Amino acid sequence: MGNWFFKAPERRIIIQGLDAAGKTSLLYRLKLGEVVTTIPTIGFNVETINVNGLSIVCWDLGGRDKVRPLYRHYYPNTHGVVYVIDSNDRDRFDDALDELVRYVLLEDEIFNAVVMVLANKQDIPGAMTALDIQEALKEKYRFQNQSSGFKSNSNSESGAQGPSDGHTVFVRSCSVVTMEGMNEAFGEFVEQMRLKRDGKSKPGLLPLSTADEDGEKKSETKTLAQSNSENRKESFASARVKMLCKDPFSFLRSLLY
Ligand SMILES: Nc1nc2c(ncn2[C@@H]2O[C@H](COP(=O)(O)OP(=O)(O)O)[C@@H](O)[C@H]2O)c(=O)[nH]1
Ligand SMILES: [Mg+2]
Repeated sequence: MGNWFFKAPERRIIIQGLDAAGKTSLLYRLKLGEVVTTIPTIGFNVETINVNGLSIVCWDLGGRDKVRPLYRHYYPNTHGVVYVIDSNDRDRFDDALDELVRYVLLEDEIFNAVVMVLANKQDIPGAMTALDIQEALKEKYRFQNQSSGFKSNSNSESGAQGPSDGHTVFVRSCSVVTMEGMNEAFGEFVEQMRLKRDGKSKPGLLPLSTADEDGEKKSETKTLAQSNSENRKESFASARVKMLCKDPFSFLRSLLY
């Protein structure tokens, strides 16, 4: 399977995700280095970009309901998929994961692609983290390396597969607006496509980046710090209440003296 990358006439990736996830913004951020004002995409946008010396043709497929079944017409010769998720849209998160499984992970035509799931819009406070998204995705889809040893995917209906065949999937967080995490994520994406081309990539779900893991620790620490300060505020308030119950005039006295 190692030659599939070279045989293809062009190096292609497709950018997918629900509408308003940030696909078109990402494409033009990569192409022009700018945040462009987007309108909902009807049909698709296509651009050639250069990442780490690799020329890539990107197809930004409009994410509206009616066009999703047409995605598979764009799949032949696709080496990579960037699946963009609006990490701030909790209401449609489940739909976003369903579509990722249905239109990407279960598609035979791209069963050997490198799939990068981009947890976009990290600049918005309270956005879901890459870990949140990875854990939820693991609930929906059993990756080859998820349980002990490499197993062929229970969901896949494709024929015989070699030990290095199958999607290589990884989740990375980024913000297209601030560009945080974007270049690192794309650098890794290109590297994974190179490894896949050389038959050296392992199928299955890759671990989170150290930055994302550190981010998790930081947010855990923050939550801990926040809860400590909340506890302190709470114990101060309950001490006041206890004091008032014991001596109702203590508050008035403290104002007088
Ligand atoms: N805050 C924030 N907004 C973003 C980000 N990326 C895209 N957007 C906004 O999300 C909206 C939808 O973006 P668009 O690229 O048209 O989404 P598409 O439908 O997936 O192509 C636009 O208003 C963008 O400015 C991001 O990283 N952070
Ligand atoms: Mg669009």
